[in-house]
Amino acid sequence: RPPFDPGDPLGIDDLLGPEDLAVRDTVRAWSADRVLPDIADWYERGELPGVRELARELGGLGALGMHLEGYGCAGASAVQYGLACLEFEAADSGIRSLVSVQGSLAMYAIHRFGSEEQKTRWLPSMASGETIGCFGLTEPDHGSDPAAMRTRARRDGGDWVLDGRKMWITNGSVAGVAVVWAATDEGVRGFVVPTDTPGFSAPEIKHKWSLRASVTSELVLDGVRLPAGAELPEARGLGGPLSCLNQARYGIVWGAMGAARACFEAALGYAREREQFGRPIGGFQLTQAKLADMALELHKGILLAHHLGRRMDAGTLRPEQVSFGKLNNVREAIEICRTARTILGANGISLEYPVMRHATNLESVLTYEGTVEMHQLVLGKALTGLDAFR
Ligand code: TGC
Ligand code: FAD
Repeated sequence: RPPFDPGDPLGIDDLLGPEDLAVRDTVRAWSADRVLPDIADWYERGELPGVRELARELGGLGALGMHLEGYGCAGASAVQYGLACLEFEAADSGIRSLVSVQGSLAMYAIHRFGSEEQKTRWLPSMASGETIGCFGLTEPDHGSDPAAMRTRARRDGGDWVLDGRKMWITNGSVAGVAVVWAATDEGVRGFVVPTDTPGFSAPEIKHKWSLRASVTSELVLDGVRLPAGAELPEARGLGGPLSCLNQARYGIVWGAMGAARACFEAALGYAREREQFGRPIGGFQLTQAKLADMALELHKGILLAHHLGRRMDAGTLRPEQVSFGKLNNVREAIEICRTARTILGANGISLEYPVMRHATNLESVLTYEGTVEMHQLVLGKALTGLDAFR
């Protein structure tokens, strides 16, 4: 029997092949080199400096649109994409957000619903990180209920004209292209909007106390005139954007466990070193109970992510199963981070350690891509057959 490994107590790594391990190790090494030395400083300043250079490096790693085929994308498996998300978020949720929004939302929308012309125009430069993308669904007055969106696209001759506002849009101010969802007389439609189109602007949202090392913006659309070819031809109705959300939520199932792992490791290391009452605090039964419970939820969550990843690779993953994973893993991750915070005592609130940063990041992750309540209601509907939304 192999020895007990505190970093992998269930032996989950045995599920991984050499290519999976190579993806994981590459992303872990890149994050250690490019993010971890500076992240506390970026976080304190509330900035993601050099985001364009970071995007190009992420493109060089093959991490952007990683699980998509063709058009310069890496064509990796869903499990490999998930492993990458875990490692990015172990560094910071903001980096995983940059990758998720680019690959799972903006690129996926064009890849799945776009015309051949849209795909060849945008996907290669998005895969390389030359062009950053964003995805505008949420509005100031419509978050959980996007069906009620007010942003409108109307036909004018052969063109479309877009008017409205989107809110809380990751990558908005640094994006070269925005995928914008709007109501039309024929239902919800998606549009590929070059951000230099007259009438489009993306002021950055400041004063966030979560995801501070991530660009979050409002999108303002004032008479944005687009050619007919800007519409995503294959997206019909709200199912279009919601299909993209399945992809990004899947990445979060893995990513949240990265933030949790970073906090668990910080707490374990601290508990072994920190002495009170003449002995390491990790020797006290109450601390051990916390660490044991954190390890249970961390590795159960990683196992769940693997299970969903295999279903995604097999083409059998259902949206309700993604809700199951997002609901469970983000909720458990935030609990792990909060417990880690208690083990670090006063040091737990310092940016010298990663736990408070991860815990506050996860407050956003808990809300975006569907709040806890949305995923409870999706599961509730699937379990009972009764729709609580309407
Ligand atoms: P409902 O009537 O249930 O469905 C409307 C149409 O959509 C289809 N559908 C889905 N299709 C694919 N995947 C899913 N998960 C789907 N859920 C529903 C459905 O079959 C139907 O199709 P059709 O052909 O019959 O028209 O829709 P509803 O209006 O009752 O809403 C359901 C609800 C509340 C679950 C949905 O609106 C929802 O998920 N709300 C949460 C919104 C949300 O998550 N927004 C996220 C914005 S993006 C973001 O946060 C990025 S964060 C940055 C980062 O990731 O890092
Ligand atoms: P609301 O929908 O107003 O919800 C408020 C509260 O009411 C929540 O607790 C909710 O669960 C609860 N609630 C609502 N309806 C019900 C109900 N029927 N039953 C019970 N409870 C209910 N969006 C994008 O489109 N693109 C992005 O790139 C993006 N990036 C983001 C980045 C950050 C940092 C953040 C914080 C958000 C981002 N979002 C993005 C927006 C995010 O998806 C929304 O915040 C989220 O969908 C919730 O919408 P809301 O904030 O309007 O909350």
